[in-house]
Amino acid sequence: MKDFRKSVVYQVYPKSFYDTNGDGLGDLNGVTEKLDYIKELGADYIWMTPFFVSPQKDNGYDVEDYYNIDPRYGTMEDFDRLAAEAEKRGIGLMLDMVFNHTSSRNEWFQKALAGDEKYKNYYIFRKGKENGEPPTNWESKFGGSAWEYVPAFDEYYLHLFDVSQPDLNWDNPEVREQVEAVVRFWMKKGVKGFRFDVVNLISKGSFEDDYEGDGRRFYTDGPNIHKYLQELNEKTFGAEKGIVTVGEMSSTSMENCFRYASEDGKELSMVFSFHHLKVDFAGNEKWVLVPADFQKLKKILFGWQSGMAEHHAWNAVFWCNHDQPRVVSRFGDEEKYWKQSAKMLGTAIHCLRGTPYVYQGEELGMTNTDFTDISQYRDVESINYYRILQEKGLRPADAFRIIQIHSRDNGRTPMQWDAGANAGFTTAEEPWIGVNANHTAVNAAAELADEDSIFHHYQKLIRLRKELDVIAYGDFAPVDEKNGQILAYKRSLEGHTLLVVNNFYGRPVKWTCPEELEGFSCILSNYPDSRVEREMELRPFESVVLYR
Ligand code: TEU
Ligand code: CA
Repeated sequence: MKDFRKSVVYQVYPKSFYDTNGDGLGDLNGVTEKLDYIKELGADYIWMTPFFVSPQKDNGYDVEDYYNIDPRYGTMEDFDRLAAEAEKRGIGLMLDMVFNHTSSRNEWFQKALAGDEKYKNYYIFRKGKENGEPPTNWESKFGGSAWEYVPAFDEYYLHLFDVSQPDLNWDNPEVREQVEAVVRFWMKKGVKGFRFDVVNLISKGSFEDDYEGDGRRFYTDGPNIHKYLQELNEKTFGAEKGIVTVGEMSSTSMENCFRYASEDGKELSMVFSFHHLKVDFAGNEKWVLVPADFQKLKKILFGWQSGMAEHHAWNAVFWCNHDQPRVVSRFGDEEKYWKQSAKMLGTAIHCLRGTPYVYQGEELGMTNTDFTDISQYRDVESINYYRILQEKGLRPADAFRIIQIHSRDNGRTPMQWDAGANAGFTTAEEPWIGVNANHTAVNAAAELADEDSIFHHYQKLIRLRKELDVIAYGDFAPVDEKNGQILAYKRSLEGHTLLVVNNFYGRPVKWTCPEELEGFSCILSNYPDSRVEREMELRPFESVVLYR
């Protein structure tokens, strides 16, 4: 059985990973075909984003049928083969469970809309206000009101995401039983883990107007959240040893995460939190252009490292996923120091205390999109906000610039396998979303052939976690916390020490290491000739891992 603290998870967004039947969409067989690539990298688990039957309004996060594979992605036989082939290679599959909401095409919601009271109670229907307004002023995360009016009932239903994603009513015990049945179904199929989508939003609190924000404080980490997670755990994955779970925690608090991800194992193995990825937002406002605040990034990352450890809870550590811009474009320098900065960012995250997640293409240093027109975007959120920003008075060019920087499609362009047509992703003329023109230089084939590539750097980082217990289990302590250019920290375990020093900027910096460096050797760097010295001169984005 694997220890998730010594493991690394590779995230696959199947639609953009590899297309085997030439329809322009990645598929399950594509993941099977590329298992050896993932094995070569060294990952222990693959988190697959949803491939269940879905109208794809939100790329599968709108589930119509939890028990079947969307034909666009393949068949149940394809899935069984993928699971078996992964297992042969010692890789476990983690499935993405979307239980805060369903698709409006889901049978339950269709029955609800037909007036069946039993199914209406699976969702959250409410009367509007006397003045004809929706029940509360909450905003959907994808823009606009979080309530949709249904004339036949003279009622509204809640959708924290798209109108086609009605929220489930977890206060109804029958809903919880339905959800548990889905988890057990996939466990029986040999699945080794689960990622639970926005799972800290499932327990709604009181339905009040929010005069300070968009409503999130009334439904985030809600009143029964721990009870519901404990119940889910007991009735499903908790009953079987060795199933790894991660909860996606939207706008959560650390105090709640102590419990979600406690080592007592009553809720989940670990959590994704996002505060460190809002350092280029204005508060919670994503649709603005704000330079990344490095001090804030460090403070948040380090605060979570220390806080979670103190409370015996476990982090998932990551920069990228299918909702985030590419990290080398975001916190690195994709032009001048592409390779150095991509490697530095990999090192900074992988040596932390927590389970690292690598998002497809991150290990190649894939960058944000090169899109120049709104028609190239596919994501419902990006398309909505391009309109909303203009409604707020922004000029089209300014609205577009914001979309370019923050769009989730930055992470969703096809995986760059080689320098050929469509990056080797598909034989179709047009993939479902545009391939980045830089695939001629940034691609897997080139990087597999180059010992000094970003791919091989990630491979080394993954190997190091397995070789050195101090990375998986060591204590964490910040080093020279206030430094304005360097992110440094120390890990220690039973006489073993790891010192990780990263220059986060494209300019050199002189640095005196506050630690005595006797006995240390440099075990990883992104320059060929890094040395162990107390008086260091770190080059642009230089990153060193010292070990004693
Ligand atoms: O994302 C949850 C979520 O709230 C964000 O990551 C969201 O995309 C962002 O805050 C918007 O600015 C999860 C999934 O990862 C995402 O792909 C889904 O769209 C969303 O839930 C709904 O299921
Ligand atoms: Ca396909």
